[in-house]
Amino acid sequence: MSIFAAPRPRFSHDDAAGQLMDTGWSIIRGALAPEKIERLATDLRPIFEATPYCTGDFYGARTKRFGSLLRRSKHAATLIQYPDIVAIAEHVLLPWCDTIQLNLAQAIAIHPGAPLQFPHRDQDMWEGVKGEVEYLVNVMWPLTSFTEENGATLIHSGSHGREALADGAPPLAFSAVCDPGDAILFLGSTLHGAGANRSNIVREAVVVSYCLGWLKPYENQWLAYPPEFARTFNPELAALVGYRQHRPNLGNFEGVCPSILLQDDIPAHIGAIDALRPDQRDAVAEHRRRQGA
Ligand SMILES: O=C(O)CCC(=O)C(=O)O
Ligand SMILES: [Fe+2]
Repeated sequence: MSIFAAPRPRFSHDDAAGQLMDTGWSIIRGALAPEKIERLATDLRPIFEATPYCTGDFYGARTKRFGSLLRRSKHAATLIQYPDIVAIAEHVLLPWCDTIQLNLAQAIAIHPGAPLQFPHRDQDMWEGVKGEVEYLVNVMWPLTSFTEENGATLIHSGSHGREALADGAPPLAFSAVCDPGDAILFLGSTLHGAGANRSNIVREAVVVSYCLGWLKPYENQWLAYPPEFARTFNPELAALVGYRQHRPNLGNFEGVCPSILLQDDIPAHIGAIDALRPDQRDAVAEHRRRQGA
């Protein structure tokens, strides 16, 4: 199938969000200058070298992956906190949560000889109801050019949302041919997978994904970025990696927002504080009132 619209000189995040909801994917051309991506790629190169190949037919034995990208390169935050993309992820996900969170930030190398990856929907890592809720927004940032030969991500346009429940053959896939600086967005409900690498060069990318704030994220962010390290983050980034409660009371530390762990003086004993949604606060207040307390 496929072929994209010509690159647009400017991008409107409303258009990108609209296309993402309509087709299950959207590509932002030239989101970042290629030099910025090259700085990140330079930091990641020795880590790709040192990382063993993956094991298992899903990841693929001719691929390499590693996470903890905010510890690997100071340039990773630029991708993770790209304002328009965070806004798009919020647009897609906030109907079902209070706040979004980082699901993963992972580097992926697809080496020559890697076969086509199993086409999948990333939402299937969670066993909740499908077809009504969007769980995830994925963003692939190519570090090397993505071509049909070297394993560009294959995306099945229109396979998202309720289509994820449809019987029968899914729509055909197109190859997300892109360059460093472009951002490929697709939903957790969109069928996709890495293409086969039939070239003699390694295809490299960083994938950043955002999910509903109350889910267990793919990457354990609190272990990837323990408080000593997360203290170096700006407050929004710390919140995105989990130093924020999700109402009601989820992800708390000693009954309060876990961002307390990022401050200098952490009290030895802490009194728990309700963190309820307004509807829950009202219901609890009504109960109290009826009790005459
Ligand atoms: O590397 C790619 O193009 C896609 C990888 C992927 O979808 C995954 O590992 O979940
Ligand atoms: Fe995937």
